[in-house]
Amino acid sequence: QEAHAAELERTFIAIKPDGVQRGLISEIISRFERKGFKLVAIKITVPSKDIAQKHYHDLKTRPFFDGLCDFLSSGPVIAMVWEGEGVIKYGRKLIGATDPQKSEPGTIRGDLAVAIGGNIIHGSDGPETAKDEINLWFKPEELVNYTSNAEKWIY
Ligand code: FUP
Repeated sequence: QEAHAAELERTFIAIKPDGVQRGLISEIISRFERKGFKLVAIKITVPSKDIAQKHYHDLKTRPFFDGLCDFLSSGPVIAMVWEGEGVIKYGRKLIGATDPQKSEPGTIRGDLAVAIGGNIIHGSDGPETAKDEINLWFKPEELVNYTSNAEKWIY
């Protein structure tokens, strides 16, 4: 098959401080991995208030904005970039509705979260936000290009 890796869609996914503190890192990563998406960047970081405000800039007029930014910068976050066909839209599907009371069972928020202020994960909502968020959280050299070859390890 031809290598089109460089053209594949990418999205920014973050496990928020509540998800990290609840020990849900591997559970969340598993769901993206088993679906067939490819992890191309990952780090653990405590985002500054400035990063949090930039990340949520489109919500800056909302009453919950300050609390939301304080929450995001309150502890370690797992910042990731996932790659694959349709990963932006399907990633949102894996995540589920913003309010965990409304997310379907089978989704990450539906299965693992209860409150909107503790909905454990973020995923970019479109191609433009994905690009902006990846640029905000990662330097270009932190993104890795590679070809997966599972067959190589079957003896
Ligand atoms: P989502 O894209 O699903 O993360 O949802 P939004 O971008 O609309 O909201 C971002 C975050 O703001 C949510 F994850 C939780 C928080 N939020 C509230 O606390 N109250 C609200 O009414 C809406 C969002």
